[in-house]
Amino acid sequence: MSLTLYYHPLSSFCWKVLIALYENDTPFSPLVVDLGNAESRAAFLKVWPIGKFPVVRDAARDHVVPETSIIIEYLAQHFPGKMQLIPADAGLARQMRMRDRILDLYLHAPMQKVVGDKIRPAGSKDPFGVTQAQETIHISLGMLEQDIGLKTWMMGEAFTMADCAALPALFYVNKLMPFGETHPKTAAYLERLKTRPSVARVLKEAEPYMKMFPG
Ligand SMILES: N[C@@H](CCC(=O)N[C@@H](CS)C(=O)NCC(=O)O)C(=O)O
Repeated sequence: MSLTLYYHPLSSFCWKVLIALYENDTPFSPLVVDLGNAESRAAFLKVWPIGKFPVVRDAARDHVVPETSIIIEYLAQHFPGKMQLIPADAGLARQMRMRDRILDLYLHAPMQKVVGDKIRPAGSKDPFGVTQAQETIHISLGMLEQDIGLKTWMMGEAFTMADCAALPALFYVNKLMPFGETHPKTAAYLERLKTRPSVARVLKEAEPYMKMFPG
C-alpha cells in the first residue's frame, strides 16, 4: 500500500481528507499522530515541519503531501475513483475551490480559534480574537445559508471536495454555536451530510475521542 495518512481521529481537518478517502474506498495506512507525545510529535515534524495534520505520504511516488485541499487534489489525480470530487469542468472546479476556501478559511479556521481559546491557560486567553472569530463564523453561516438554498450538496447534485470541507467545519461550529434555529437550510444540509456513509464512518470512528473535545 503506497499511501500513509498521518492524522488524528478527532482532528476536524483530518475528517475532510478521510471523507474523500472513504468516498472512493482509497486504500491507505492510517498513522495516528499524538502531538502530546514527544516521540510521536518529533517523528511527525520530520515528515512535515509545520506540524499540522493531515499529511499524506505516497511511498510509490516519494511525495509528501500536506494541506487538505492539496491532498484531495492529489488523490483525484493519482488515485481516481468512482466519485469525482474535483469537477472536470474548469469553471465548475474554480467555483468549487472558492467554496472550499471559504469553508476552510472563514468557517473552519475561526471555529478552531474559538475551540483553541478554551484550552489556553488562564491569563493567555484572547477574548478579542474569539469575538472576531465568532463574527466571521456568523458572516460565513449567513453566506452558506444563501448559497446552499435548495441544493443537495455545495455544487448541486454532485458531491465534491467542498462537501468534504463543509462537514467538519459545520459539525464543530454547530457544537459551539448551534445554528438549527437561525440557519435551517444549513442545518438540514449538515444532517444530509451526516447520512452519507463516508461521513457516518468518520463520525463513528471519532466517537471514542469526542470526550477530549473542549466543548
Ligand atoms: N490548512 C491546513 C489546516 C490543518 C490543521 O489546522 N490541522 C490541525 C488539526 S485539525 C492541526 O494540525 N493542529 C495542530 C497544531 O496546530 O498544533 C489544512 O487544510 O490541512
